[in-house]
Amino acid sequence: MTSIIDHQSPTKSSPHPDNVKIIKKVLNGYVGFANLPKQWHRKSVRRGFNLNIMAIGESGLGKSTLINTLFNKNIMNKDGKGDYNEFSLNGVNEDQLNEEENNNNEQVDKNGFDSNVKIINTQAEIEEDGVKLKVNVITAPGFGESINNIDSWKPIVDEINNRFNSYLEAESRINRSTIIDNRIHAFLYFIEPTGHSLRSLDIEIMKQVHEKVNLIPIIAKSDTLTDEEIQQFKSSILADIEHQNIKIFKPSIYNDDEETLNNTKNLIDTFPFAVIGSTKEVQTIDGRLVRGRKYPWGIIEVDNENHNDFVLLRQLLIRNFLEELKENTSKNLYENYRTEKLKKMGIEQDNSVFKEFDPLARQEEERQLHEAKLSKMEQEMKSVFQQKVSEKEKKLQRSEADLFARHKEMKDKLTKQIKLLEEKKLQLEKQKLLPQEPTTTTTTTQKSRKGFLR
Ligand SMILES: Nc1nc2c(ncn2[C@@H]2O[C@H](COP(=O)(O)OP(=O)(O)OP(=O)(O)O)[C@@H](O)[C@H]2O)c(=O)[nH]1
Ligand SMILES: [Mg+2]
Repeated sequence: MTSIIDHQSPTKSSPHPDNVKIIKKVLNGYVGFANLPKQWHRKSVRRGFNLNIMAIGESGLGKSTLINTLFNKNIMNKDGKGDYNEFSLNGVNEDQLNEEENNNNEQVDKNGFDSNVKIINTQAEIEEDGVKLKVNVITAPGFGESINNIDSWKPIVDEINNRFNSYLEAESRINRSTIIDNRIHAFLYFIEPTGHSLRSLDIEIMKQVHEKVNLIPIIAKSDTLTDEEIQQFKSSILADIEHQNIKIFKPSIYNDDEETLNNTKNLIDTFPFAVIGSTKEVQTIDGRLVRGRKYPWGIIEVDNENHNDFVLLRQLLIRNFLEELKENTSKNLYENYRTEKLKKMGIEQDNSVFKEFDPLARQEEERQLHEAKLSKMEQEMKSVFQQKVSEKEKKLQRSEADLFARHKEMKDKLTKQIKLLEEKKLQLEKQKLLPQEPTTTTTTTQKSRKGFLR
């Protein structure tokens, strides 16, 4: 049965958190996308895979033997060097550093610190059922061998950093299509099977690298301890790791099928793996030929889960979680390193550059601009209104004063007229009261008559 998302058909719909209706349907004919994993598979097979493992631990702890056992091939020679293609990366430039190694087998760091620790990169290409895997095994001969082991972790940390740096540099180039990933994908730390607890050197190196690599601590040569001792040693190591806040690689638990889920949980519960290594085949009492180690009292089988945790380590490193190791290196460990490095160089991400491309931020910016424009317009209108009101007020005040003045003027005029009239009235009344002179009156009458007659 094939599931598809159908946005058109309303039938058999079920609600989805994002309001997208998901309809499961059986296809009537073959479309072809079921072939995608095969396409991916073909592409991956053509390109091949690569894995960079750093195997660190004191000399003689069985590092080379375990690597050879893991890949079932004699990758590492007895002296710790590879069987072919051996070179020292020592960081970025192979040629330059090979030359450096030829000149002086010992590294001298920038602080003038002489270290007996060398970094050796052994490369091998292996093939299984037509699938190619390029393996780089990085070892550090000389680690933990000095009388004073302070700083013996330094060349190792430098190597991890240099590999990050060369990747960062390659990423910044114009042509990024052929970046070779030399970053460390897994850091196998070999713990001496003392049965006690971690030593200060173990804690120091793990603390120095745990934020840069997928740290996988393993108990080396675990056949030298009894089952009980192994269990006690494991608890003591885990307690130390927790106490020191050291991060170790833990595969993610997804909603896989029950078998995968249980398998992953079993891997985590068995940490740290107690392993043995051997590429030699030995015969068991029941006649089987197995990879293992033969002792006078019996045989320890490499590939037997009841004898040691080698099978689980191989599952974690190669069979089930190789891609997760690489993804965690790239997405988390390298990203953190890159961010820190760029910050130290004073390069900070200018988020305002990305604002343009963020529609929400852009919308918010536009809204703020619009609001600012509106409030400016409102202010302008208010001030115009106030100006007009005050002008009108002044005009009214002026006309009021005018009216008042005119009113006063008229009032004064009228008062004057009243005064004059009253004076006249008084005069007339006075004249009225005076005795009448007849002559004058006759003359006046005569005169008027005369006039009238004319
Ligand atoms: N008992 C026991 N011996 C082992 C085991 N693995 C390796 N050896 C033996 O330990 C010795 C050293 O093994 P190597 O693999 O060369 O150790 P190494 O860590 O690579 O050593 P250097 O390259 O010198 O750092 C050899 O004699 C191995 O046979 C193991 O799981 N158990
Ligand atoms: Mg070796």
